[in-house]
Amino acid sequence: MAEARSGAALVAAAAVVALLVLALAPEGSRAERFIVGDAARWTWGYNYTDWVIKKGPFFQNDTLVFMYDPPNATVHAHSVYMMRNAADYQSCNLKAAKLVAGVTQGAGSGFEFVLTKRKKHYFVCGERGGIHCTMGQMKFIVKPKSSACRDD
Ligand SMILES: *[C@@H]1O[C@H](CO)[C@@H](O)[C@H](O)[C@H]1NC(C)=O
Ligand SMILES: *[C@@H]1O[C@H](CO)[C@@H](O)[C@H](O)[C@H]1NC(C)=O
Ligand SMILES: *[C@@H]1O[C@H](CO)[C@@H](O)[C@H](O)[C@H]1NC(C)=O
Ligand SMILES: [Cu+2]
Repeated sequence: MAEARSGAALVAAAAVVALLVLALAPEGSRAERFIVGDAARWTWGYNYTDWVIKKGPFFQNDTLVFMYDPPNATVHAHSVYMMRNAADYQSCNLKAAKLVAGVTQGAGSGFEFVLTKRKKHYFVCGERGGIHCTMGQMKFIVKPKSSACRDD
């Protein structure tokens, strides 16, 4: 009887430890990884604004993966820039934009961008003087939420 009781106590103690480990696990460990555009990847003419609406919300420390082939005779170049503000984003004005990934960096397993900051990220493709951004719809805004709010 005593043995059965201590056995039950051990099981209960193990359950408490397991719960504590779950509770104390860093929130970042549940971060997700997203291929931007999914099967379409990072390319001309795909509606990334729509993609963000369907995939969101995004949380702090989630990873965005930009996949695009390096340019050659048949493949057009793409890149990733971050705009400074909403006005530049709206008009696709690249003058003050920050280069995030060059034309060859989307190759292979792609370019990974971790959303470490809970700010608005204005991503665009910077090719053809902004035409990929204006005509090609290669632009989207992501504002990660606090990962404490993740409800899965
Ligand atoms: C995000 O990741 C960094 C680096 O791994 C970590 O220090 C930070 O606590 C994480 N933040 C959240 C909210 O998960
Ligand atoms: C892209 O998707 C957004 C959100 O669904 C929509 O508002 C917008 O009109 C779409 N753009 C085009 C060019 O279809
Ligand atoms: C250009 O790149 C694509 C994708 O990487 C590849 O499939 C294609 O064979 C390449 N074409 C030439 C002409 O090198
Ligand atoms: Cu492009």
